[in-house]
Amino acid sequence: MSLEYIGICALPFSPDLKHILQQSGPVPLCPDDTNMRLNAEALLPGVRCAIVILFPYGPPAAKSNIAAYAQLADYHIISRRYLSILEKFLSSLCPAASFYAAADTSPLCDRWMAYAAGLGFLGKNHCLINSKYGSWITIGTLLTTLDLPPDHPVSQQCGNCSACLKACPGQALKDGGPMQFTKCKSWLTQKKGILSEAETGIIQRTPLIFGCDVCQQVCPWNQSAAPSPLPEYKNGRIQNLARQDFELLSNKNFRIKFGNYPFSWRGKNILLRNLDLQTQKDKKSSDQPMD
Ligand code: B12
Repeated sequence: MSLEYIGICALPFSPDLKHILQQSGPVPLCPDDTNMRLNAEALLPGVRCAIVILFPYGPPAAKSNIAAYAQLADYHIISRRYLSILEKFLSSLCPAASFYAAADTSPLCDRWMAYAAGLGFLGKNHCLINSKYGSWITIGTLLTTLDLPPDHPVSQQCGNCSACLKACPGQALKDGGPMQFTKCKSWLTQKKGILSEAETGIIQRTPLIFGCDVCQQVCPWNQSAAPSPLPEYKNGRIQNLARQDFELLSNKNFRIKFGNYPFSWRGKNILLRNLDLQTQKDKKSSDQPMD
């Protein structure tokens, strides 16, 4: 396997995580009930620990209108494949053991598990930052009933750097506090329904039409991050998504063409809306009178 960063997160979680979740409040795509976000036992009875794996996807294409992770084959699918290989291997060694694999899909906190497993530190941009691959990584977890010796968090921190706090297009990040996802461009590009003027303004601040990478692009740890070793990410990177690439496709054909990319999950209308917002912005700036 081309995976270098695998660690063990002890269970149950430390009380620090409960405190962070309570401070943060509800976030999209996750249950509001904090207890559900801490209850690994509910997902796998008899669970003893989580095996945590990092999946590097950097470095991103220099100029793109889609977030780096979304330019590539869907990490949900890729990481689940690796987790399944590991699960089969461990099952062959220990037939009595049980497993529960997830990548972004379980109610548990993937970043916390990676941090507790010693795979990186939690940055001011809220991302898990690894010393070799920076934050250009996604996280996969394999809960298990195996009793494996836990790893320990690294002591690294952001220190005085606050590049991400200053650069965030929606000013969603706060030093020492929870992030306000309602101002995070990544969320707004995926949000359905009517957007307020403030929300469209945040989307228009940078050219991306899906996701946002600003808080990662300015992070010093990402300036010399190593390229992904995963063969699945060597080819197939979509650099730019233009209107003519998908506007006339039926929803079915859109899924056939782009269903393997993470940006497809919200459907084509959200992408078209975000493209329209960029066009409006370009028009507004070209309508400005020249001095
Ligand atoms: C909901 C969600 C979102 C929401 C809300 C994000 C948020 N920060 O809460 C939205 C849609 C905005 C989003 C955006 C992104 N996401 Co997201 N998302 C999730 C999801 C499903 C849950 C996150 C969650 O629990 N949030 C609540 C808070 C409390 O938890 P947290 O984000 O894990 O934060 C940890 C640290 O920030 C820290 N912490 C909390 N408060 C404080 C305060 C300080 C001062 C410090 C230092 C630390 C700290 O402790 C937390 C405990 O884990 C996870 C998958 C999962 N099940 O965990 C993916 C996940 C976090 N997302 C991921 C990714 C890749 C992204 C994007 C980079 C995608 C993009 N390019 O647009 C952006 C990054 C935005 C950002 N700066 O956080 C990866 C993170 C990889 C990494 N290197 O960290 C995850 C882990 C998915 C995966 N399995 O790979 N995401």
